[in-house]
Amino acid sequence: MIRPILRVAFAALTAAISTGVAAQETTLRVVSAFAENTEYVKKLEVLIRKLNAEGKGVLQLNFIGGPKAMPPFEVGKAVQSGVVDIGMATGAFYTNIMPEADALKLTQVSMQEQRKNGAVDLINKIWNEKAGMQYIGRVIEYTPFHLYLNKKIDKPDLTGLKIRVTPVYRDFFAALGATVITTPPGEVYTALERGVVDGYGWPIQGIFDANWQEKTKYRVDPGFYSAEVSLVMNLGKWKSLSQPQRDLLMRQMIASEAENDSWKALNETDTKRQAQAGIQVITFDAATSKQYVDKAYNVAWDSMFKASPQYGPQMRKLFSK
Ligand code: 173
Repeated sequence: MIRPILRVAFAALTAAISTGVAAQETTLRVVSAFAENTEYVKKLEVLIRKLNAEGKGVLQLNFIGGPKAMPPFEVGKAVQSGVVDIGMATGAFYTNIMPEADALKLTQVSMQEQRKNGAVDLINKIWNEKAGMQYIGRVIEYTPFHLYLNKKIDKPDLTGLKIRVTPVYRDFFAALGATVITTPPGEVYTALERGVVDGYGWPIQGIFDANWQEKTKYRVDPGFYSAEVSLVMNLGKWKSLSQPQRDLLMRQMIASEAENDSWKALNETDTKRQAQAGIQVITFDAATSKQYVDKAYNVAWDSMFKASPQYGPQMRKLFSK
C-alpha cells in the first residue's frame, strides 16, 4: 500500500514527467541519398507514414527529399554535423568520414541475426566513435550487386574497360583490370550515353528507375556482396531523444526490417524485366564464378583490414556466415 501523501506526490511526479514528454514532440529532418522514385525511398515513406501515425505528440519524421535536396556524397557529412537528423544512405557514400562505412556491403547474415550476434553493437560502437552517428537500421537486404556492361567479356577480365563505380565496387573491378570512374547514381545514364563508361556496378534491382536499361546490353552473373542502404542518425540528436522516442523509432525500424524479405520478390521481378528489355546475361563456368565471388570478398576485406586494422577483423568475424 502506498500512503496517501506519497501517492499524491507520485501522481504529481508522473504527471510532470508525462506532460514534460508530451510537450516535447520532436520532428526529425530526413534526407535520402537515393532518388524519390527508388524502392529505397518507397520503403522509407512506408516507415515514415507508420511512425508519424503512431508518434503524434512524441516523434515525427519530416522527409526533406533526395539528391535534388542534397548531393548523395554529402549526406553522411550532413548527418555527422547535424545539418539533418537522419540520412538514408549507403556506407560507400560516406567513406569520406570513415573507411569502415563501406564494410556493411560485406554482411552475409540477416539484420535479425546482426541484432542478436553483436554485429549491430559493433557497428554502433564504430559509427558513434568515428562518425558521430547512431546506426538505426537497414532498408535493403538479400540483394546482390552486379556488373552491367556494354561490351562482351568471356572471362572476368576488365582490362581496357572503363567502369562506373562507387567505393562498393572500386577495388574489386580495379583488381579485375578495369579503369574505374566514380559517379553518383544520377550521372550514370549520361556517362553510358556518352560512352564515358563501358559499364557500371549496381544491385540486381533498380536499373529501371532511371532508364539505364536503354543503355545496357549485358549483366554479368553471379552477383556479389549485399546491397546496403540504411538509416543513420546524428549521434547528439539520438542522445537527446527520450526513451519513448527512441523506442518508437527502433520499433518502427525493426518492423520495417522484418519486411526485408520482400526484396527477394522485387529482385525476381527486375531480373525478368531485364531479360524482357533485351539485357543478355554473361556467365562463367562454376569454378570461375566461385573465383569471381571469392575475389570480390577477399579484395574488399583486404582493403578494409588495411584501412581499419582495428575494426576490420572484428567486423569480418560478425558479418560473415
Ligand atoms: O551507387 C551505387 O552503385 C552504390 O554504391 C549503391 C549502394 C547501395 C545500393 C545501391 C547503389
